[in-house]
Amino acid sequence: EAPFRLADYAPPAFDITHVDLDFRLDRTETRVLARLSIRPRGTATVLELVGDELVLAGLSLDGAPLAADAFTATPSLLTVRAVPDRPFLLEIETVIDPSANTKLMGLYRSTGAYCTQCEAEGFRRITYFLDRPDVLSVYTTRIEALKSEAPLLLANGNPGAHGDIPGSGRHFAVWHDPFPKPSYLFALVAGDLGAVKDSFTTMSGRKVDLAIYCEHGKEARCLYAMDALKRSMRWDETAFGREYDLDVFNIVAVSDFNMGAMENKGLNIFNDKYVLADPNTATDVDYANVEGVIAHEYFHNWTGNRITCRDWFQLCLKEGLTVFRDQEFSSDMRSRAVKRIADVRTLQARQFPEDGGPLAHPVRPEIYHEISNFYTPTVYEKGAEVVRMLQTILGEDGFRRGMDLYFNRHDGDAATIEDFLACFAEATGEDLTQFSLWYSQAGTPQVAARGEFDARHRRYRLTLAQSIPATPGQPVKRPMQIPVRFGLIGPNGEDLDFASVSGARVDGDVIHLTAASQTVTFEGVSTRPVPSLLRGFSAPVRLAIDASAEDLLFQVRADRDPFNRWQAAQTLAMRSLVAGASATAEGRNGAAEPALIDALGAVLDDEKLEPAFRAQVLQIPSEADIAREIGENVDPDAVAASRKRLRLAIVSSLGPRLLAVHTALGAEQSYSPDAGNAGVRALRNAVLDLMVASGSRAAVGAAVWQFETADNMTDRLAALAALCHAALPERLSALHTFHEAYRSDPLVLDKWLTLEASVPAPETLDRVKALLAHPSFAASNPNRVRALVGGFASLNQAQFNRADGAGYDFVADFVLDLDRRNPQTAARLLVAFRSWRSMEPVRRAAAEAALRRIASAPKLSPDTLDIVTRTLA
Ligand code: DPP
Ligand code: ZN
Repeated sequence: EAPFRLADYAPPAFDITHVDLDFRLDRTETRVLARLSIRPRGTATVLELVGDELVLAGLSLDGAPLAADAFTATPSLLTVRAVPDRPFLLEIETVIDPSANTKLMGLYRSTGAYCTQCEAEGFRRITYFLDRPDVLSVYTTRIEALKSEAPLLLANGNPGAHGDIPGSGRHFAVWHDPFPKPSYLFALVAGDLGAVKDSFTTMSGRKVDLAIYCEHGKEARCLYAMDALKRSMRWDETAFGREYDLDVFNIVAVSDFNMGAMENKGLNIFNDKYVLADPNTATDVDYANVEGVIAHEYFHNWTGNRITCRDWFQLCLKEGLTVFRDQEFSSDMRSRAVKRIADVRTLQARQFPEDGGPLAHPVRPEIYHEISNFYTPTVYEKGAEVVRMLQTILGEDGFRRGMDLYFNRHDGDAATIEDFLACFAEATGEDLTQFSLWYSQAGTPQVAARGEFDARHRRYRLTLAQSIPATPGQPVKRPMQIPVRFGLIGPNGEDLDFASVSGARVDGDVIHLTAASQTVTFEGVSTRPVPSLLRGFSAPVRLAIDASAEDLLFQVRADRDPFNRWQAAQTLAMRSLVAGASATAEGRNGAAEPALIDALGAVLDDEKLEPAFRAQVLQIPSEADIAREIGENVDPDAVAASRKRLRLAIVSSLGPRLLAVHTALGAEQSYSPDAGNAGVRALRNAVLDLMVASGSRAAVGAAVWQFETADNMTDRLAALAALCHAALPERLSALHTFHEAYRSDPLVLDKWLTLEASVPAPETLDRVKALLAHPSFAASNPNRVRALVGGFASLNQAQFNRADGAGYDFVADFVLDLDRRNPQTAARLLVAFRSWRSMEPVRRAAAEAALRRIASAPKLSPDTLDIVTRTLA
């Protein structure tokens, strides 16, 4: 199949101004009557509407049935020849089978209800359409269903007429959405669901009815999401001046969902994982995710819905921007420093390996075969970093002026990245030509920094050099504009003043690196500074600086930027871990860096620091992080051994202090999911995890005790995780107890599946295979699949990357099987192979064999074919 290219964009030949939908819901034979008001834009006389696995049951134009020779219909295309050159009404009837829809795109069944997912290209599985985001229409939706089966009937927009259909046991409801929208934002839900209801009064005084729907009996678990929704609505008013625009806002939680959630206008549909939360079933991290995803989808109402994307190449226009907005929201709700560290951790763990491997693509891709494979960390997380850099470069006021202009100018539009950037350029006078390379050049830039202090002239010279690695289709790169937030730290920990600076544009504490290499000269510097660069992670780059261990230790203790305190500790740990891995590979024993132990001890004991921050510092880089840093010829066993050894060294040096912190934090406190309270648990559990790693009887006993007595899921699961991560025999009965306790709660059992899959032991693979047949597992449910198979492939590096290739074969077999039913989720699992080329030769060969076996399998979906082809290229 030919790929889609950004360069080939052409506007649609027709507008569809109104869409009138009539659904007669039935589990296996749903009838959809679509009345499309179509207006030619030009002189085209042939109308082509796309479908996907559709059956056409009727077709008429301006009320007259079309003759057989006036059109052709296949499951994927409806061609109407000789349409009028004036507005006309096309009526299309299709028949679809929601029960057979295992792809979870279009109309399907979940949790006993009917629901939809239309982004990116699911609407074409409901009716033939111009299923592209630049076709905006006003929708009216009538839903008819058996009242006993579906007392609740929801669609986008505001509620209209509803009532019974006498004598039939059926009823109907009409919904009208006055805001023109693309088809990917269409949604419908029908079923028998419980609800929590509330209301919100907007800044102009309009009352909005809010509801969150879920399985009966789970209503109380929706209250936190409801609270997060109201806080999101208020925050968007104060932070961005954006007010909600319909009379109702509905959220529905469903159990079978390919993605996290979906921002359908006025009717968000969520993976229940991101709605349901109570202390007994959700961890603190779950609560934070619920808050963040609720906010994300709500914020799409402006960034995505009121202003949508012209085409799918522009996906980051809504996603990068909306991730930035939800990150800012969570920072305001919680600790900004800790949120930033957590977000950068995610970026480095998920986006950096993508950007450095075969699946690398620009934030705005220019070519794709299958768009659903581009809902990636690059589009989302790196896309958010690009928006954050814009704010760093323009300042908060300039950024806000640009956003205001964007909202004013493009409300109602299907816009592009060029439209977006033009608003900031116009609002501030900034030339963003070079900056726009962030959208088109893939790859993580490397910034090498070298400092030199000239005491005699009180001069500090900082040389910054950037290089951007080649990525698929982009062998050569141009220098980018990289905002480097900085400070020159003096001996007492204060940032040093300087009299003048030359060699680069410097605005306040931001150096604009714009050339391949620049030397920035600071005059009037009183003493040798320790440079603190990339404060707050001001750009998504890899910084290489040959700072001494002493300087890094000093930064951990003294940098006034909390992010760089954390980063300095991570850098110290990473150096030690990488050295330890090569020592292991060479049969030597590495030694822990004493500066690292000092740094961790200093942070551990510093009660002025937030507990959540201290917890972040204690979490040394993961095995996957270490492998990425090593970059080639990786031996995952050596990596695991190095990490284990370093953790043991930390415990043996800091043992009594760890215990003291654990004891001091243990004081009884009733559970509350707020950030402060959660931070205390995070620190206590980070300490517990370290202590248990040593295998000491006392520590293991403490973990078992915490597991058995905890009054909340965070502490219970953390204790269980510590036992599992250390592969201790005590895990077995605890895992069993946990499963028994939550056997009727699938979302909690996902945590159990993931822990089972993450035990670093050779027998884990057989255990995971056995769990595929366990009644608590269901291959039809994406959450179960991600928890068990995804957990194994992403969290158990040494076992997925087994030297005998059995881990690869297992995941490959699973992907091939799943691909026949749910290609989107299968393709996403396959992404676990993205770093196969960085493995040592034996594993590399085994991974390649597994990938080739997938590539040569018959009848691969376009989704999986696309990923496997690019991964092997
Ligand atoms: N547009 C959705 C989101 O990211 C993806 N399904 O919110
Ligand atoms: Zn989104």
